[in-house]
Amino acid sequence: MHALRNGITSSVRSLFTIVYPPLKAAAFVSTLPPNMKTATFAMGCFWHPDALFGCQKGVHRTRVGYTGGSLHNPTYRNLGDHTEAIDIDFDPEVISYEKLLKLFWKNHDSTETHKRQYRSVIFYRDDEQKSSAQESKKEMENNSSRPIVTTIEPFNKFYNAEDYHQKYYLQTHHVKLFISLGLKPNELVDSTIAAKLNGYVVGENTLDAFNSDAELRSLSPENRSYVEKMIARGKQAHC
Ligand code: MHO
Repeated sequence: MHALRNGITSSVRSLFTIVYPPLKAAAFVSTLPPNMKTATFAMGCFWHPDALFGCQKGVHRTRVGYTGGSLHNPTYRNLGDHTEAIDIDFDPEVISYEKLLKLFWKNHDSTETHKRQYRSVIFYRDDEQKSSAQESKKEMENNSSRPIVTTIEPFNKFYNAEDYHQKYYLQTHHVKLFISLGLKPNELVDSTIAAKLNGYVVGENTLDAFNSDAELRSLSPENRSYVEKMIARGKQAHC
């Protein structure tokens, strides 16, 4: 009887699988291509930069986390001396570090002093990034009537934030779209498509950019028209 029930259950399950094949999560998780570089910025609450950078052409993937401090294994509730930050894997042949810096300066107030959790920092990963950062800061200082509080510090160790902070808007406010990707929460840090969608759904890039985004070719027509509607609403990211 038991065996019979198991047999029936498994054939029902396989029937279900045939009718509704689950989306292959693996298709939406990408490994890091060679020649990628990583940029790390802190600019207030990390949800917004995750969306902003995630949908830029040439950005391969992003993750939010904690850096700049000394506490081992920080968490959101026990941040210690760390700062909320964004790690961006990008292809320098498609998007330059200088362009990322421009977005950094343009998208937060670099003259406002905050508690350590929300500091404004450029964490450089090599000498080239250091001098580009210094140059861009000088330019900001020349054009600002108030002092720039942003610091430029060497990158040390990045601790990924909890899964629920990754691609926050996508997984919290656009649940149906998120579920349709078939991604597990812990795959959000590696998924290019999730990084892109998390930015587009809160209007961080244009309809043109969305329509010409080669990484999103696999999107279903239904998801495509949903995202188009979200882009039309304009910027929606709140922290
Ligand atoms: N206002 C938000 C900020 C979150 S951010 C990741 C909250 O209190 O949850 O710091």
